[in-house]
Amino acid sequence: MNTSTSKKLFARASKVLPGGVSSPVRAFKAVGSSPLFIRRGKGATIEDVDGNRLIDYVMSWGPLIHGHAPSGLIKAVTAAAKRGTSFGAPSPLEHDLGEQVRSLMPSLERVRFVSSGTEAAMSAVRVARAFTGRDRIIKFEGCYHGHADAFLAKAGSGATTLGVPTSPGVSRAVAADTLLARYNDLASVEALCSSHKGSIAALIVEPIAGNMGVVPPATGFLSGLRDITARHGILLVFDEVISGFRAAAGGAQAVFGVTPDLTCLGKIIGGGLPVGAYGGRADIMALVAPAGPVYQAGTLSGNPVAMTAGQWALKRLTPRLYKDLARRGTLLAAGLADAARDAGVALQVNAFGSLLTPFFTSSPVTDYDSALKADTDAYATFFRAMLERGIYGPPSQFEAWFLSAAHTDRHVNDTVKAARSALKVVAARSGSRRMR
Ligand code: KE4
Repeated sequence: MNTSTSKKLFARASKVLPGGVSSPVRAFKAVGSSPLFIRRGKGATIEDVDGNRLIDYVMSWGPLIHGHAPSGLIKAVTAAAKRGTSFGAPSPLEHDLGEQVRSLMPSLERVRFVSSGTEAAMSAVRVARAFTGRDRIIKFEGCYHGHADAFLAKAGSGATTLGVPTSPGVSRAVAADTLLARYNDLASVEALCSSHKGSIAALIVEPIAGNMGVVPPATGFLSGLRDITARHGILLVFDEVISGFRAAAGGAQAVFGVTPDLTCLGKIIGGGLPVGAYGGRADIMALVAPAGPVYQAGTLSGNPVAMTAGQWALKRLTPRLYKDLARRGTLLAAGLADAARDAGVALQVNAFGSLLTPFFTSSPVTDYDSALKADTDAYATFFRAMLERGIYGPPSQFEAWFLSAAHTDRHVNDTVKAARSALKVVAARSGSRRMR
């Protein structure tokens, strides 16, 4: 596969952008090759600057549930842009989208738009601290809530991928207020609540973890978190930046029937443009400026073009869409598992609807420790072999593969066919490693 132009562009980019990219996981550091520079995307495929066309399972890390550049979306955002790209003033689009979000997720009695998932999560925690008058938060090892200081302790996603799950540059004082629990382990949460009685403001969780790779909640885990936090006067914050509108139109909170006090949203809510949001109980959100004293602001919050994209995306979240996504997600997961078994490669495929992660390990992956047992070299070999075969997966073992409405059975079958051959490469590599 010719990637000479990408290589040239990466060399040039590295002279002006730290690591040559605008977000670390894109640098392909964990998969031993240099990143592809993308020229265009349409439907389920992307084309790089060397003309290679690939079936895409990164899908911009989740926002593109309707696929790349759906014509209706392009038409809508073009028309919106012609009316002005930003006003820095209220427009009807914001409360229209806010009402759409509330109709899909009734727990968001009030919602504030921001421009990223990071802004959503950091703002939700600030409001929770103001509402409770407490300072500490609980997060889970391997979960990722964006790059605000409070969350960069044993964080997943790119932080784990690059081996910096606890980032330098976070002050000791901030780090001391972030307590770490184990995903799917209620006892670890109970223990923290008991030893820090009265000082924990919020527990923030990915209700379906996507940033250590996909790890669904164990039965009773989310309802258990709801009980424990209610008993201790701790606010329950669902970070649904990935699972929101992905697991179902109402997000994980609808699937599992657990109502959080606050929810963070991102990705799909912006239809591929920069939108994040946080919201929840009216009595809590009443603290957000200018209604209340908790300050949070943003130049491009509620941007009219981004709001238009979000409206377009949320209007098309039909039951049929989720049925198709779940069916194809299951088809892909089963195909990868079968291919691995036939190739004699240890693989655990965790899946939830249109989210999945193939973990190169023989033991089940139910939390961060078990995810870290995966063979990241094997994943890197698989990733490169799949790229050679026209499949663009996430360049990290600790990320989710995303399907979209544009992925057809044909795409999935072609992906499984490519995996059958790529997994033989992995088997041969591990075979040669065993002989050393
Ligand atoms: P952003 O600031 O990247 O919009 O959102 C942060 C965030 C918050 N919460 C969850 C559950 C998330 O998954 C994310 C961001 N996800 C990563 C991919 N796992 C974004 C990709 C990247 O960092 O380049």
